[in-house]
Amino acid sequence: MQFLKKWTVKESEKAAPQFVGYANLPNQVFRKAVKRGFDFTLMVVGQSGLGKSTLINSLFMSDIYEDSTYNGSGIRMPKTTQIRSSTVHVQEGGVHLELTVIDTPGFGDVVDNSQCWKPITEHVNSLFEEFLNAESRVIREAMEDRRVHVCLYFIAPTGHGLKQVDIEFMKELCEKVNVIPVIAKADTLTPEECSRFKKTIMNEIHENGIKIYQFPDSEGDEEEAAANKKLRDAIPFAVVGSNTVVEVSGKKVRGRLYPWGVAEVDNLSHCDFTTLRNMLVRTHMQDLKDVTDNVHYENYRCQKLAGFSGSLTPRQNTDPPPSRDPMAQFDVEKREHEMKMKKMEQEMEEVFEMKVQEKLQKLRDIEADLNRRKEQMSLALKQQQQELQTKRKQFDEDKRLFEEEHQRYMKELEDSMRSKDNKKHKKK
Ligand SMILES: Nc1nc2c(ncn2[C@@H]2O[C@H](COP(=O)(O)OP(=O)(O)OP(=O)(O)O)[C@@H](O)[C@H]2O)c(=O)[nH]1
Ligand SMILES: [Mg+2]
Repeated sequence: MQFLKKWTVKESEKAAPQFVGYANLPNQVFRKAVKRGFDFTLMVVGQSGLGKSTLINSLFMSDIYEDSTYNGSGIRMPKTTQIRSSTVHVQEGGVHLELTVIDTPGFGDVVDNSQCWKPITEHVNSLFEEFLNAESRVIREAMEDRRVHVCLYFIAPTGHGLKQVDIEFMKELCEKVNVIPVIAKADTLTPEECSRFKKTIMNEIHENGIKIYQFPDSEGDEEEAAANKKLRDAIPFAVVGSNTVVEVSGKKVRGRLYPWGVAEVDNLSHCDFTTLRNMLVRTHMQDLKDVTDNVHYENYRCQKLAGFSGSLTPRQNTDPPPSRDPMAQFDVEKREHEMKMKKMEQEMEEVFEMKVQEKLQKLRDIEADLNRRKEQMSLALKQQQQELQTKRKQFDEDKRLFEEEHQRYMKELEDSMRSKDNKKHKKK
């Protein structure tokens, strides 16, 4: 009865719970991400002279402007006249960060500011377009992510509220990027004025339906939720920019020196500069990138692929990330490919048509040249003919005169001969 023998396994032979190894997955992801490095793009926007260039220089410690003459000794930053993108490679603890800062010229200098956001939104779109093209290539190389992940919008420290141009500008921008409003030159406001100004600004932002960057809810993590609430309360961040090092009670700090004291850039009781930098670099960089990818870029992609027909509804910050169904993805890529082929065909036809037109024009030129030369030659021929005719006439006239002369001479000769003969006869 060997069949019925119960299959028993000795306790010592029992397989110990095996270590498969997928617990190591986060480490693998981490190592891969660290190896690949990170891209982050920050843009500053706002009216002229609010300290945008100064702040981005202060934010990342290193001098972003390689060719700048600014040496941190309080020399005035040159006025920014065009959109300027600077990339610096930052490394900290073996983590590589490709940081791109986009400085934009300040607006508000001209009388008509009705379309002043256009160059900025066009620039943001062009970076999305670049990424979309790289993503839709058949062979995708390692793609650089140059999309704008955050935009610091500078508000003038008037103490009154937002200007109409600020409202319109932010309305346009928040559809495309994560907008974080900041109060510029906060050293010009007292703490009370500053907190009152913050409240006024936030009220106006809500009233006007401006969708600035929302800090995540972080459900389940109380510590993170508390930190995010603190950030939410601090927005718009009141900032002070300066790279001038001044001495405060024997300590060297970055700040703005006034006859009555120093406004310290890194002092949390003076301004929100450190809060802003920590938020950007330490705590929310990935979330800013995720929202850019899942919301703003997806909206751009949908609009682009739908041919701006409006058939696809824009995504909201709270929507789940888009499902990447392979068949749908394939259809999208196929459609893009067809569109590209059509465009190429059209371009080739245009080039062909242009070349044909060029050839025709060349032939027409040659024909005109030939006609001109033919006319010139026939004119010369006519002149020659006329000259010959005149010469011929002259010759005929000369010939006639000569013949007449000759006949007369012959006649005279004959007459003289005859008279001589007659004389001879007579003599005989
Ligand atoms: N009081 C005060 N002045 C500042 C601050 N930041 C910059 N400034 C000064 O403001 C002036 C303009 O600074 P910029 O950084 O050139 O301003 P911007 O916004 O880049 O100006 P545009 O390039 O014209 O748009 C300079 O004289 C700075 O020294 C600040 O936080 N507080
Ligand atoms: Mg500037």
